[in-house]
Amino acid sequence: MTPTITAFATSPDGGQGQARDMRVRWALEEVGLPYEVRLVSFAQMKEPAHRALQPFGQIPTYEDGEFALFESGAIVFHIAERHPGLLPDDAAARARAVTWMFAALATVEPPIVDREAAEYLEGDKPWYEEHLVTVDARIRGRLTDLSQRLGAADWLDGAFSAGDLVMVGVLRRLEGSDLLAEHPNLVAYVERGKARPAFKRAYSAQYAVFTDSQMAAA
Ligand code: GTB
Repeated sequence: MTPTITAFATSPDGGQGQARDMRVRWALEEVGLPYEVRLVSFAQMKEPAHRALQPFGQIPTYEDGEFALFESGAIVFHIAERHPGLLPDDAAARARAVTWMFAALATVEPPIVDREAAEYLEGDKPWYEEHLVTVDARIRGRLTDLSQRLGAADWLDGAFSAGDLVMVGVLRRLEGSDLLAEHPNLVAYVERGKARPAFKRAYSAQYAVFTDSQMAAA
């Protein structure tokens, strides 16, 4: 059966592919699995029908017949486990690739999300600038450690894996910022991910949603 994912009907990022459906699209493209997309509005995401799939009223979700999942990391893992191309066959290497997925989501992404939340929600507060210094220091710490580990390698642990896919997705949220630019090897790592044909197909597909929504609004 062709799986269906959900994505923003109108992405606030203007088609930059920063929302988390992008990771899922990319994973599906890497393994060559066709998929359908159901676009949802912010209001629809909070309705019971969507919350039955995603308790927090967010995207992305993944449905395959009666089977449904939420959490982008879990969805990427599910895809990677069932289709060749995103996880090594060797058990130890596979476990390490999964570890990098967790590292991306549990160790690297949280301070990046905190920074975005601070910008959106606390930008008008008198303590905002001071808070940003603290959040940026946390991000810098993570990026320094990650940069040291990656070194001159192309990918985090041998061949490209779901761990790299999720990590590149997380780092893309800092694209264009000084924080990422401070680490040329991480910038090159992100660019290597973006150069993959599967990434480009996923990016184009989500960008088409943006251009279609612009045309519909015109
Ligand atoms: N942990 C969950 C997962 O990984 O699936 C988090 C899901 C999540 O945060 N979804 C966001 C969402 O649905 C979209 S991706 N938000 C709506 C809501 O909570 O009401 C986060 C996101 C949104 C927008 C941009 N952007 O515009 O740049 C970037 C990232």
